Amino acid sequence: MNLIIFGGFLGSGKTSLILSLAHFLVEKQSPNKQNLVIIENEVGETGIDDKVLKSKGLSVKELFSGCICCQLSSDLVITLNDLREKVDPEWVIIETTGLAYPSKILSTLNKYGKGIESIRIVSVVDAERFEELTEIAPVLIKSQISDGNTILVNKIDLVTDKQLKNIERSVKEVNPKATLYKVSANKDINDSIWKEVAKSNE
Ligand SMILES: Nc1nc2c(ncn2[C@@H]2O[C@H](COP(=O)(O)OP(=O)(O)O)[C@@H](O)[C@H]2O)c(=O)[nH]1
Ligand SMILES: [Mg+2]
Repeated sequence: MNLIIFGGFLGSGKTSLILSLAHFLVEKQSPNKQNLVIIENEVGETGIDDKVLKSKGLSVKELFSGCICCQLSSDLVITLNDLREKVDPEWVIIETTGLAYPSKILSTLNKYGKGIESIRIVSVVDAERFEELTEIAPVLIKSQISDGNTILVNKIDLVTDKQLKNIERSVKEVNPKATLYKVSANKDINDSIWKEVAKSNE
C-alpha cells in the first residue's frame, strides 16, 4: 500500500484535488479501480464529499470521528490494517480534516501501520484565504505547510500575480524542501504534478 495524505485547511481544495489525482492514478497508473481507496476524514462535509467521490465510481471509506487528531490517527490505523487484509490496494488517498496536523498522523502510521510501502504528504494551501488563515491559525497553517513533501498552492485563479508571489515566498520560507506547484483545482491539473506526487512507487 502506498499512502498519499492530503492536508490543508477546510475548503482549501483537498477533495477537488483528490478527485483529480484519483483519476490520474486509476486511468493512467493502475487501470483497476480496486487498486485505489479514498479515506475521508473530513469533519462536517463528509456526506457531500462522499457523494461526489462515489458518483465518480471511486471507492470511499469513511471515518466518522470527532476531530481530535490522535483519536483520528488510531481509527485510521485500524481502518488501514483492515483494508490491507481485505483489499490490499496499491493506493490509499487520505483526506485529513482541515484541522489535522499531518505529521502527527504520519508518526502514528509509522509506529503502528502495517504493510505500508510509502507515505507521501501533499499539503494544500488556499491561496485565496492564505493571509486570513495565517492570521487566524498561524501554528496550524505553518505546520500543514512544513509537513508536506509536495505543496499545492491552490485557487490561483482567485488571486493576483503579486499576491501569488507573496504566498509563494511565505510558503518557501516555512518549507524550503518541498516541491511547490501553483494550481487551480477547477482546471486540469498537469499529469506531471501527479506523477511527481506518486513517484515514490516507481
Ligand atoms: N475558484 C476556485 N475554487 C476552487 C478551487 N479549488 C476548489 N475550489 C472550490 O472550493 C470549495 C472547497 O473545495 P473542496 O475541494 O471541497 O475543499 P476541501 O474542504 O479542502 O476538501 C469548493 O466549492 C470548490 O469548488 C480552485 O482552484 N479555484
Ligand atoms: Mg473535503
